[in-house]
Amino acid sequence: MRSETIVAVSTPRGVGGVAVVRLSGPLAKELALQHLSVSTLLPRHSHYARFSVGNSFVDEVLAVWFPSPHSYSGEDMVEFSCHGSLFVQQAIVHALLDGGARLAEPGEFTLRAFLNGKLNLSQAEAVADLIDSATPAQHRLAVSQLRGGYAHKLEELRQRLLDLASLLELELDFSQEDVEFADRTLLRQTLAELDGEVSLLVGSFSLGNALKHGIPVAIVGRPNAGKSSLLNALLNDDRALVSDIPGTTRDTIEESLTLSGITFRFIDTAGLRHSDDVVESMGVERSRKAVAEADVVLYVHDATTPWQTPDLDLSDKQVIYVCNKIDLAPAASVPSPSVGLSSKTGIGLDKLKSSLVDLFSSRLSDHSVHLSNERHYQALLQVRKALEAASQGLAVDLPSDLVAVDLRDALYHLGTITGQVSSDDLLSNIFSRFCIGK
Ligand SMILES: Nc1nc2c(ncn2[C@@H]2O[C@H](COP(=O)(O)OP(=O)(O)OP(=O)(O)O)[C@@H](O)[C@H]2O)c(=O)[nH]1
Ligand SMILES: [Mg+2]
Repeated sequence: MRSETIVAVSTPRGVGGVAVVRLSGPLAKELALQHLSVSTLLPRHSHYARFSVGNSFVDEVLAVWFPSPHSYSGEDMVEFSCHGSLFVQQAIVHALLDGGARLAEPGEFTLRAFLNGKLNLSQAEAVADLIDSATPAQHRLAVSQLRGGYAHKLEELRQRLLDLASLLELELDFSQEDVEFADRTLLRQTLAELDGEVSLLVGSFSLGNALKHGIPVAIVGRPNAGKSSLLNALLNDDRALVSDIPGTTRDTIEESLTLSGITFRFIDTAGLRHSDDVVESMGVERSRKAVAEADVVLYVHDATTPWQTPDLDLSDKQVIYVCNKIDLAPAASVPSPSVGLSSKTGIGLDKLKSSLVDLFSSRLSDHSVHLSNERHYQALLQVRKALEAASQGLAVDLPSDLVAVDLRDALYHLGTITGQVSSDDLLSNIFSRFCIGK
């Protein structure tokens, strides 16, 4: 399969100033020369040439030849930059298809890069994240994964564990002679080190995942406190219905906003109170669910009313108490950290925004790694389980073949992260999410 030459437009579909057509595979250079007005292509030089099909001129292009293995895919590649007309893009692609190339599948250039050892699986996935990144925080996550990030560290530990597992298995061949090839102290130490690393990554996932998809922030409080007004003020938009009738909001309303490079998903909810109205009660149920799923809770209190302790489980949440309507009354004394503001005049809004950002910026500015890939997270949970089983096995002196089974299990799941272990299913699952041309 990999002997096929593939072609695709790598720039977004549609008209642009310039479009890029990529060609990868053994025929790349030969096919390119059939259509270009130059007689040769120098490696990694930009050639200004006419692209023709037979006698008919298509466009003036810049063509670059990247000989294998020094290309993105690791194969011979030619990239054509042409004018961004749909007709020109298609004419170039069709000419190359007629010459023997076929259309690339989604992510196929990157898949080939992985198969040719240009990047590991975790890095290939980071390429997709990098393309999707729209905020500095998402960009930072993708770049750290692309550079190898935690994958290098895991790979190093995997290698050490692999050596120990092999020694342990060797003992089975000498089971009559009661020998120990695998140093048990070293094994325990390696298991503990790996477990520490894995636990750190697993623990970083909730923040990493939130940064990737937006940090969920639930806006809750009593009816009429001004939750919907606060959402609108934050978004600077008339997004949610506001009225002086308590119980205006029924369903949850979600909108994203990026503050200082971090994306927050604000969820406006129905005011919390007991109600005999079936629909309103359903809304209140959703409010509680929104709180359960949120990382941050903005608890909105109406400064013109007496303070009431929220009837909510906020134990593992980061809570900011918001004392709203301070244009009508002085900020009531509410639990800290709190912000007094007016959704109506906008006073205090900047303070609230910076308090939100402050909750995360300190954890972002340090150089700690944040796991953001769900697949890696699931694999690491399996690794942790296997490591625990192996440690317990060692502690109670289980026969080495049983311990070895747990070690192999841990090795297997570690290997799926960087791609030492991969199946066609796994690969097609990962790469089908890419766009065509990448
Ligand atoms: N003066 C003043 N009025 C406000 C402020 N914030 C909200 N209001 C008013 O308070 C009333 C209730 O506002 P909403 O935003 O609908 O309140 P809510 O918390 O979303 O209410 P429910 O959806 O019913 O739970 C409306 O009449 C708003 O105009 C404020 O900061 N100052
Ligand atoms: Mg509301």
